[in-house]
Amino acid sequence: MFEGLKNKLKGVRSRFGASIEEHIEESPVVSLPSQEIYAGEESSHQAESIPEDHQVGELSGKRIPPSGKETNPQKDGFFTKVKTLVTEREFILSEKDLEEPLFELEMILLESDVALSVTDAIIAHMRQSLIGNHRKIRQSPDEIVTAALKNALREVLGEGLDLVGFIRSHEKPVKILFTGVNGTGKTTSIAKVGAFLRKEGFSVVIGAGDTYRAGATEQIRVHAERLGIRLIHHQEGADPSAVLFDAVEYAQAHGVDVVLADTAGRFHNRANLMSQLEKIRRIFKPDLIFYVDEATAGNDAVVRAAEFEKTIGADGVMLTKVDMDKKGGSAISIAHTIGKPLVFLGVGQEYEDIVHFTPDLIINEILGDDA
Ligand SMILES: Nc1nc2c(ncn2[C@@H]2O[C@H](COP(=O)(O)OP(=O)(O)OP(=O)(O)O)[C@@H](O)[C@H]2O)c(=O)[nH]1
Ligand SMILES: [Mg+2]
Repeated sequence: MFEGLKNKLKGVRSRFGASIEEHIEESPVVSLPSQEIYAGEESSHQAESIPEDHQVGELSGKRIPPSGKETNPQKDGFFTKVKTLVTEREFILSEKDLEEPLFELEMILLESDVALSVTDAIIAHMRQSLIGNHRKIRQSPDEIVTAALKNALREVLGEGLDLVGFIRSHEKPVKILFTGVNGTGKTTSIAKVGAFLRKEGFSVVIGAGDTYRAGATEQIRVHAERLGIRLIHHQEGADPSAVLFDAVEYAQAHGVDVVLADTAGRFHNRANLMSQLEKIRRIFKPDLIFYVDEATAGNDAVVRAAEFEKTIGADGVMLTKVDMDKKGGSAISIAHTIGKPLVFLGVGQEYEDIVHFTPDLIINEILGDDA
């Protein structure tokens, strides 16, 4: 996944590393006020900057008074040694030191279809964690940059949504409505999610709520049959709200845990189709609405997700065709932009090609083994 972005980020990471290396070589190291070093526990970042094995208290075998009343010449010599150690181990990066790699990172993110607001958030986070702070030389430049990038990504990716936990703790049946524009993978995703939930031990029924597109009911029927999942359907052209109402009744009567509701693809600006979706929502009363879009649509997917969120609502996002997306921008942007969690990634055409989203999963994928 995200091969293009992964390689570009590798490049910019080494550029950050080189800039930091250069800064360390060229700039004088930062001195710390001596009484704070001796005070140790009083100063947060400065105390922290002293390696554990060189903490003053530990080295001297007892607590050193901050006032420095002890005048034992042997110990004074010892203090000087500790101070030298500390001053050799710190540096501070300025905006100027990182101007170029920060600009390069910004360009890479935008080229990869990361939304502008998300790019801004990542760059701001990088600035905040790299610039103006005391840095320990014992961390390699790449470690420093990777940690900063990792935290920035974690912030924009969000936590995700624990669907299994949600279903376990929720009154049954849990009703999940799948929405989105045409051809993004809603029906395939319902089959995948059905298979996933069955593996987790839940019973599932599918409602064939796309009565609009010719062949849609037949398509979901084939999936349901292959997976051995009960399908509730009416004929083509029927009211989708009625189909989904029946699916809920079936689930209630048979003690089924989860109802997955398919819907016809539609664009948010098609008023009549959106009002049909609104009717479905009123009658089906979903516990969760999953917005489905394809990663390959890049920034379009993010914009559409925001529109759907505004008009019909969304509790989570399923991003499909991630296996075909080299850029990765939509996966990085969508949760932060619409303020709703990513729940699943579709990574192929088979039923098992589904990944339950966690931020670490994408971070490890994007930053590789170094994350
Ligand atoms: N490579 C890949 N293809 C996928 C993925 N998910 C769905 N597809 C393919 O995308 C195409 C459209 O999938 P559907 O599930 O029919 O999409 P839909 O959103 O239900 O389409 P409409 O009902 O017409 O709106 C199919 O050929 C799927 O096999 C995925 O994660 N990866
Ligand atoms: Mg469909």
